[in-house]
Amino acid sequence: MSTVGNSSTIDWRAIDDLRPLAAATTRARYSPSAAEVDAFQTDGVVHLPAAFVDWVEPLRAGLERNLTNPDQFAFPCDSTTADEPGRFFDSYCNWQLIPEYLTFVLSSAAASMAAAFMQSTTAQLFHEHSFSKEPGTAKATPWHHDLPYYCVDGQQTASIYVALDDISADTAVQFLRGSHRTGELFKPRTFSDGTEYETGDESMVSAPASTPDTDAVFTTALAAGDALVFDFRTLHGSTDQPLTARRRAFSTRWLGDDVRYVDRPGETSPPLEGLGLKPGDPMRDDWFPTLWPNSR
Ligand SMILES: O=C(O)CCC(=O)C(=O)O
Repeated sequence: MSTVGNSSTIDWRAIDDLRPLAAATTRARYSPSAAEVDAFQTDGVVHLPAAFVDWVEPLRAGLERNLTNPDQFAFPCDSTTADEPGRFFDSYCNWQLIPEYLTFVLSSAAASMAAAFMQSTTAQLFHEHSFSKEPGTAKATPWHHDLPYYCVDGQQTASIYVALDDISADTAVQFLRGSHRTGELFKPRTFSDGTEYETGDESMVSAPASTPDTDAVFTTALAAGDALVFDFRTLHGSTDQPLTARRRAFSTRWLGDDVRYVDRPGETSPPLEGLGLKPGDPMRDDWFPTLWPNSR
């Protein structure tokens, strides 16, 4: 999401038309159990231990490129100020620019996994988002859900969040089970200080200021390579418990059959411009490739 320091130093679109690349490559298949799909549909989040263990090293290497040269990539954000401990960095829309990310989206089981959990015949890649909190960081991820940040709407959505470090339960991202089903839209907030966006949409309400005090909060420790799959509408955030170790993660965002472009009146994140779409249009396949099924 958009934060202090967000800038579009590099064009997020490095490849003109992604369709030939999608057609020339093949992705692994993932077959979840019926209980896992049911958990995702009911709770809006499911934990898949060790789902991407083989991808931890490549994705860490990709994220390191982003961290060490933020201005060479799209939308780099630092959400910690100079007087705050640690560093909370995020960046997104770099999957065409970072070879390890490109290989992940084109060959891993993520596209198939997304389609299976969304109960969709197709999975279209919206973008990726990487996160890194350094040891000492004591900054919460503000509670939010992702849909109102985005210029899309629909019921069939999934983020696949791959932990790139072992993360303790008290510092991991937490989710409010069932919050994807309430029909509410929460105002997007900055990660730097939680300020709400000017959305121009009076129907949106404020997200919880901190972790809701209810048994419906889903929290789990993560091992590097574990995945959390969650709906764009599921509320999530973290505590400000100081980190004693690095906490890196790599999320890919997926669109299912029913997702369409919407014209949000306020700022969106990513701030995608010049899409040439009108409300109700499918997202364009040349810029947001359909990666599942493998060939169409
Ligand atoms: O890792 C975090 O704390 C934030 C993750 C997040 O907000 C997301 O993947 O949408």
